[in-house]
Amino acid sequence: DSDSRRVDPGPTPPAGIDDALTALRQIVGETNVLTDPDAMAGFLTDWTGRYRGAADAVVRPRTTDEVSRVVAECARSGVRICVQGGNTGLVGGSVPPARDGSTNALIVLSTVRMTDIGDVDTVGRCVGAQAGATVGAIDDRAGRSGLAFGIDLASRASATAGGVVSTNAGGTRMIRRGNARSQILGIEAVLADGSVLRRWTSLVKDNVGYDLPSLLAGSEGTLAVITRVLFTLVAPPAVATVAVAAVERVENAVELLGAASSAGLTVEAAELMTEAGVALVADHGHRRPTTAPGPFYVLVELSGTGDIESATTELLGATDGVIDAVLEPAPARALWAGREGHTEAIARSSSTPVVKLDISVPIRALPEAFAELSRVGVDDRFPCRPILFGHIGDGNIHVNLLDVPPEHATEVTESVFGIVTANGGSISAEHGIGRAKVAWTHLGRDATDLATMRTIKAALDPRGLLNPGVLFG
Ligand code: 2HG
Ligand code: ZN
Repeated sequence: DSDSRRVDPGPTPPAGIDDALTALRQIVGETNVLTDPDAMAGFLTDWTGRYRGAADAVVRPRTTDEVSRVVAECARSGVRICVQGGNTGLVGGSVPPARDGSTNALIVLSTVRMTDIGDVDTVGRCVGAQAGATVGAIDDRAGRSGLAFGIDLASRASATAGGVVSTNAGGTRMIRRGNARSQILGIEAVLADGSVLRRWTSLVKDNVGYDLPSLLAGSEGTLAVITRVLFTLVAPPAVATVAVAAVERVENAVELLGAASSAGLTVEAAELMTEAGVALVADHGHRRPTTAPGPFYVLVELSGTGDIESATTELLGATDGVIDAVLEPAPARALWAGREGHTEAIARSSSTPVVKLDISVPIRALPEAFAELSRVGVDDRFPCRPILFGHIGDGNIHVNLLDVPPEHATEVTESVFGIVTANGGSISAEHGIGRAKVAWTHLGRDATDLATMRTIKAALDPRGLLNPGVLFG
């Protein structure tokens, strides 16, 4: 982290960049190669302000052909490329590294102008979108045809198709629809030499060789630049209810999910919050979900046939530890806003850069792991404010540690990872590795696994020009 936080404006661009910039201007047009520091600033830092880097230019292509020519020019001139979509990631994967003395220049390739969305295929239930189309725009387009996008997340207005696929994002519908990888039918991407890889088929069964779209999903821009994605679409539930219950214990929330499935209800989403998080979000203008507070809160969105509201009320009545509950028909935006408002409220409330750890544990280990994680930093040598929340149905907890003295950030991270690995969990559930977690990939992958990833990286990007410093050290 400390590396990427160092700001180095790097006043002298490495030699040779001028020729490359002239060529890039010819490809994308003068106005789409930004070199003015003010114009570039927003592309060089993430929205939480925790990661900052330097670049010689920001290049904004419009089409796959332009991306292909930009990448070919970068390959010719040895210019490194940081690929950027909505820049909503939380692990520093979409901002360039700080200037590191490398002789190679670096551009940010922004997909901000690549926002086309094709016509919805209502029979094949799919839609093609350019990499820069937002999750919200794709869902709107699907909605006009009576369908929905299977990916949803708090940053839907900015997060992009290319970003969610390259990070294999999870989000709030993951429990029902799977992660981004499982929403892909086809992909188009530009390889490190500028050639275009295209696997574009609405066939749901196609076993001719390696599944390259699956490989690119989660590759964090290190293997290719994703330019277009063919997404599968889903039929939204006819009726759904959102309930938030204040509960005594994390176990009560886990039991509620099991009981919902046993009662024939479909769990569309399941989120866990704590009183500390709910109180903070309320301080930032959102309403409290229940009248009586609870140490914990569970938000569920349930669908099914028949009278879902009565079935949900009955379910809540039969669940142990429910202190208070509210119910609203979906989409229940205000209830969801109280959950989705966590990240922003947290970002605004910490006196030091927030230590954000996105971990998962097996569901059966969740109550115990949650309790252990809640104690990190509280009665330790370096007090901090933990706020934990997350996608409980996926065993995914977002451990946010506020007010951590920066010199203790690594130590506190390692205490969290110790608890996670002891419980058989993952150090990165849905946000990816980016720059933030590079030092710890060995906790999730064995030596052969990591070596195989490096072999693939070396085969597809032998000169290491794509997203340097992301995923690999
Ligand atoms: C969410 O679930 C996001 O809202 C962000 O994954 C999580 O801020 C976080 O830690
Ligand atoms: Zn999340």
